[in-house]
Amino acid sequence: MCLQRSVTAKPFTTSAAAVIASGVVYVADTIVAPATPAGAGAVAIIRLSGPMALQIVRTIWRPLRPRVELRPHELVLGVVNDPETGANLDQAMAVVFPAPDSFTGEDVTELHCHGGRYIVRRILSVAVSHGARMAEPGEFSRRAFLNGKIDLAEAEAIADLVAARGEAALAQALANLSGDLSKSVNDLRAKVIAIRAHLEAEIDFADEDIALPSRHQMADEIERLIGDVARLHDSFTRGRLAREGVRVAIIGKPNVGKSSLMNALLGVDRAIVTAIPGTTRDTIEDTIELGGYPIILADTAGIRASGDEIERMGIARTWKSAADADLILATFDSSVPLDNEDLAAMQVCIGANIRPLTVAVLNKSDLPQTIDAAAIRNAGITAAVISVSALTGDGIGALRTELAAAVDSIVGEADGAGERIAISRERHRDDLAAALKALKLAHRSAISMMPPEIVAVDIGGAADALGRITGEVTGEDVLDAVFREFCIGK
Ligand SMILES: Nc1nc2c(ncn2[C@@H]2O[C@H](COP(=O)(O)OP(=O)(O)OP(=O)(O)O)[C@@H](O)[C@H]2O)c(=O)[nH]1
Ligand SMILES: [Mg+2]
Repeated sequence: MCLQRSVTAKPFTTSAAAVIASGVVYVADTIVAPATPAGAGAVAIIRLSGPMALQIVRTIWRPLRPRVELRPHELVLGVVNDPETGANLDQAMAVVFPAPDSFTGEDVTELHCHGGRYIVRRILSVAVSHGARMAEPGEFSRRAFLNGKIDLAEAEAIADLVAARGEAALAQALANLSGDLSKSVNDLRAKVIAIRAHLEAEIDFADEDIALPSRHQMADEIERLIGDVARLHDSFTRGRLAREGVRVAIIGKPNVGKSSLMNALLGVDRAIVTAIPGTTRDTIEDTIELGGYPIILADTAGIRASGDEIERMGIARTWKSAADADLILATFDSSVPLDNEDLAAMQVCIGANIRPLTVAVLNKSDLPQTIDAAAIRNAGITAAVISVSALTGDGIGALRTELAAAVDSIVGEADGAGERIAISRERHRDDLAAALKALKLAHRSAISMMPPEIVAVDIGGAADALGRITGEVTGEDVLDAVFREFCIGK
């Protein structure tokens, strides 16, 4: 949960210094924010960063036992006090992280107080009245980036780690935070820059007899780079699935048991179930975890031609859910013969190539059976067929296994090379696409023996695009866009 700003920022008056880092100037005043979410809890952490971080804590907090000194990285129990009124506000632990060995690279202090909204608000307001300013969203991470503690991809990995909804997203974010993605991008960029150095040598020493790679060798190297950059670019789908989840739409004609199936998969009574066809009017979504991926299940309105206006609007949403889905559970009532309504619902799966990946579910296996897997195949669905009873729970385990296998196959499709590293952000994908485009142009120029100046322009474009991912090449606008997404206190 993102924290809301609860204390009005006060103009900063003391010892603000202009710091120039990574080509970006920032005013190194002292910022403060809760590092824990709003709401009641056992403990809340208030973090300060900047030149006055230590001084402010020394003013508003004193150790419980006299003459105990605050030593770096050691928590000390004490009392937070409002020096203006003399009132004690809370018992709290204080800890200091002197620059540069802190998250932001500046002096950082933390107060670990009791987790009450009012306590936190009071301590923040006392810190602000002693010279701190309420931090903007992502400002701590932005300072960590500007002071060279983390690169841009690692800063984004922190946000991904906090937002992770399953094992796959967690593993990916941790790997990226440990620098795996940055290393891989930096290695690619170093190779691109080496090619540019050769081109510059060719330009500068055109008349001299020095050994440089031939144009064909250069084109071969660019081709290898194109392959590597393309693989990283294509890992976006896997990264997206881990971060956002795999969308699964439960589709079928009315009354086949879609809502019952949704409830059985979730293990809770989430969707309304009745014997009246047309019960579900709106798409209902909920999430389970399978194979380390969040699975966003969507129960939909049964597809049929008749129905009132509300039902027709619901069915329009069903088509949208199907179009947005990564996977479709085509659901049938196996106790009655297939009919035109089933076939119409199946158009979602087989018609117009909306989604190729489908699992056919034959529900109501507890009743006398009228249709089987062969009937489904004859109707044109080639997907795996699973027999279940949403009522008794029979076959739900097998359906989960089949779903996990289908998720594996979607992820595997997105990850042909078995890469471990994955990008999860559109920003990375777009920069990699720009690098790819520039490398392809450079390749074409290299094999058509264009002058080195021409090849160098495209190679430079590829190096810049790769540099934008880690923030090696960046501007304030990119930083604003990246850190705007963060919560206050991150
Ligand atoms: N015997 C039996 N009945 C089931 C099973 N699953 C669902 N039903 C019954 O079938 C009826 C319809 O179930 P729903 O889950 O509401 O079906 P639906 O596909 O969501 O229907 P709509 O929302 O109208 O499209 C209810 O009476 C359920 O109790 C099953 O596995 N076995
Ligand atoms: Mg329903």
